[in-house]
Amino acid sequence: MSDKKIDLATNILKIRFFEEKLLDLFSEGELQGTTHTCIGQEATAVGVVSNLNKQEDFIFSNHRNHGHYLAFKDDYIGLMSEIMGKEGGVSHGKGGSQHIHSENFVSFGIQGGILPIAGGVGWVKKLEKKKSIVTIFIGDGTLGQGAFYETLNIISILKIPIFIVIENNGIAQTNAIENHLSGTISGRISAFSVEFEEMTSTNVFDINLKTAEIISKIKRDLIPRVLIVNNQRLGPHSKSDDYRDISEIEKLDPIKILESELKLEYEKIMEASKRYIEDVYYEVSKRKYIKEY
Ligand SMILES: Cc1ncc(C[n+]2csc(CCOP(=O)(O)OP(=O)(O)O)c2C)c(N)n1
Ligand SMILES: [Mg+2]
Repeated sequence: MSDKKIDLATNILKIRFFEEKLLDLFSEGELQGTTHTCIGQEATAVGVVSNLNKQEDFIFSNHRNHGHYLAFKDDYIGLMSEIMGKEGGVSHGKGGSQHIHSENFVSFGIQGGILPIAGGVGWVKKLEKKKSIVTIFIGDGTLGQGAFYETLNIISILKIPIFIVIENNGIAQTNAIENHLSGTISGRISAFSVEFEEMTSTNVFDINLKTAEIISKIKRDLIPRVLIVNNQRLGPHSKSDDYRDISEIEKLDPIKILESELKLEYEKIMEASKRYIEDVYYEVSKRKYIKEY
């Protein structure tokens, strides 16, 4: 098993254990507000983000941002502190789970709100002749927002090097895609003459290879591209707001795929990742709560 594969697997497991810990803390009444986990979708986050340049590139994310942030910044203590309202939180306690800002990473809870901002940042980087690209993560449900089409229009006309990753988990809150999206996602993108590819996968290694290709094309040609990843949300939208029977989609759990690919090495990586998150929690639990604003 190559170091790269072990790294991808470790990131997925750390993100999963981090979010499971958050859910436990919510159940124990330790956390306020809400949170949206990316449980089941970690392979998209890790597969895409591992191909980005952590210094030069930008990520704009959404309400389901933990995996994107952790894969990009590796800042488990900062995010857990933020969500627990402790000192040292990445957004200084003002962002909670949804509004994360750290240099070249921004997430925002209003669906589609990040799109025009990300388009503007991409435009500035192009004018500055920087090789950095802006990656945007949105869900299928966000294709109901007009800002998506305005952004597609302008990035297509101005040839802004932006990578839009649409995580199509087939659901928006409790609303299945067939009830909220007419036509097809790809049809909507091709209407704006934006290049796109589509894959159905929860295998981090496959997503990583595909996005390496797309990102190098964006950096070479300096035009926007879209990747639609058909994946699965294994948990509720937020907490307990779900009606699906997940027994069928559970088979697509990215961790089950890792288990079968990593074989003997899996147990070792899994145990180390679990311990890592327990250490993160231990560190954050010792911190003071921030004062009220
Ligand atoms: C403008 C706006 N309308 C409604 C909401 C409430 N809301 C939060 S997430 C969500 C569904 C998002 O679905 P999708 O884009 O598919 O992302 P997913 O939750 O599946 O990751 C809704 C309706 C919101 N945050 N912003
Ligand atoms: Mg969705």
